Amino acid sequence: MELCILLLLFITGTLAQQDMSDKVFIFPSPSTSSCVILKPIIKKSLQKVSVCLQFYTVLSRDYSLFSLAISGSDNAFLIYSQPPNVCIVNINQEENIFMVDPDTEIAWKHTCATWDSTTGIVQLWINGKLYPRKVSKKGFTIDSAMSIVLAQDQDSFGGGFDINQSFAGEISDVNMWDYTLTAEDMQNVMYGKLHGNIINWKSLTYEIKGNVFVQPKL
Ligand SMILES: *[C@@H]1O[C@H](CO)[C@@H](O)[C@H](O)[C@H]1NC(C)=O
Ligand SMILES: [Ca+2]
Repeated sequence: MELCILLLLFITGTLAQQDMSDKVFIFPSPSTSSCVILKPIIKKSLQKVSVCLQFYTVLSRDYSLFSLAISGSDNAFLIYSQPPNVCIVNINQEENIFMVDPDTEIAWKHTCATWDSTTGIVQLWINGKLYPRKVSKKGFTIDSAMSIVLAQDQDSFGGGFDINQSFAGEISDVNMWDYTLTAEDMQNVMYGKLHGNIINWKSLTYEIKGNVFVQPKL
């Protein structure tokens, strides 16, 4: 079984399904093409969404962590970091700029972003801390035909990558829900007790493009 998965991973562009518990994606260097494409478990339009992930990097320039594009909106839902102290959450092209605590050490960071169409409320949580909330794109719906990419910023559906916005480092524990997580849920996610119903790290369907490696989380 392990061997089958390994063999699959060697054939670039092949869809894999894997329990990624205690594993990471390693993106060794900035690039215009390396990324991981994630396939949602359920194909449905979204009026609420939560995305959580962990990442580890030494980059000091901008980088995209999680890019969700739909037809006509390349930044339908985007988590984009601008070190040292800004994180942007885009909802249907609108930038929601969060001032966050500056990096003081090179360490894993747990990041969650949520959005609720009913209120427009956007939440950004980093390492369990909620930053002052924003309101964006009330009434918008994220179409079910979505393209989800880790480590690159899509400027068109499934492409339009810019090396200067690419991520290099490690990404783990990516989960996505069709509802907004509560404060209690956030704790459970951080402790690995809650997994997504749209993207589930314990049963991840993904495709590797280019130079990306699956390794144990150390
Ligand atoms: C990326 O950044 C480098 C250094 O700032 C610059 O020389 C280069 O033109 C940029 N490339 C693109 C595609 O923007
Ligand atoms: Ca974009």
